[in-house]
Amino acid sequence: MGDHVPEPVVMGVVNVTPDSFSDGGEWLDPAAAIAHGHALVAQGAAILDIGGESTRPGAEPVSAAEELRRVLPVLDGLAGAGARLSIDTSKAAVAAAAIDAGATLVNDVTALRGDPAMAALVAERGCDVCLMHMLGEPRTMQRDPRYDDVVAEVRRFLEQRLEHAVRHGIAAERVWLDPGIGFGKTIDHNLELLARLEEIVALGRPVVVGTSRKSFLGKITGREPGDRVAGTIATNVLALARGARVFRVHDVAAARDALLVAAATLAGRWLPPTTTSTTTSTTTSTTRTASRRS
Ligand code: HH2
Repeated sequence: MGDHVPEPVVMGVVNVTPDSFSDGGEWLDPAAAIAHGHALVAQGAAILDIGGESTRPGAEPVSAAEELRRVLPVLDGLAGAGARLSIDTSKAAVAAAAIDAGATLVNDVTALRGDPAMAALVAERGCDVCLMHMLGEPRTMQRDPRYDDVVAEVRRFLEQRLEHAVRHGIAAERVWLDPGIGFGKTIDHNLELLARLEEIVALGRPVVVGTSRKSFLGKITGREPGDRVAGTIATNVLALARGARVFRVHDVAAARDALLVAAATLAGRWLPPTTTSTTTSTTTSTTRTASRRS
């Protein structure tokens, strides 16, 4: 693999929701969410993904006004925190206000299908966008999802959504792709997607993987969401080896260390970290300029 191992980028999750599956309610208070975001940056998050609507299986939709009420103070409080800000939303009105507040990435779990105004907004504002695969919608997506070949179908979907984005004026270079682990998928579908991740990576865009604390890890290990860090990291490290670039996680410090060591091990080389301990804020791993050491 040598120099072709991509440098991992850790995206820390900041859920400003009462009902997220693993940390619902923990960061609903803006001050708590802002403090949590700062802590994740200190742990090595290069991106903070801020969301005001849960997409857990069975979740009910939230209005744009409520989503904005939740996320805007948190975006304001985290501007200048030392990480890129991402807005986890499928609503153009929420994305627009978040971009005004400093977000440079729109993480749209509907892959521009949820709001007809989203593609034009992203194109016009020139930000990056993450397009994720989901079968159905959160309220119903885990009711008996079926595929003939999950990897081929997810790959075809992502390819078509990339084409759709480009048709609407979004530069292909701005598009990141995500197979949508747990979104309308059984445990076997999730595992097959992770096992054959290279087929998604072959689309040529950065691949985002969001396995953090998800229920398939609970099924394999018998652990509750807060105790799924080791399971999360196992999937992250294997996904890195298969070419994934961005890792959306709740437990940033552990994931960051594991990914840095895994990347160095895969490459047979390492870079001194500029991201550090849990106490200091940092520049991102993507901005490191030091040359590789043998
Ligand atoms: N997973 C969740 C939310 N957003 N975005 C991307 N790109 N990829 C994912 O896998 C992904 C995502 C679900 O996790 P979480 O935010 O912790 O839960 P909830 O949706 O219940 O808030």
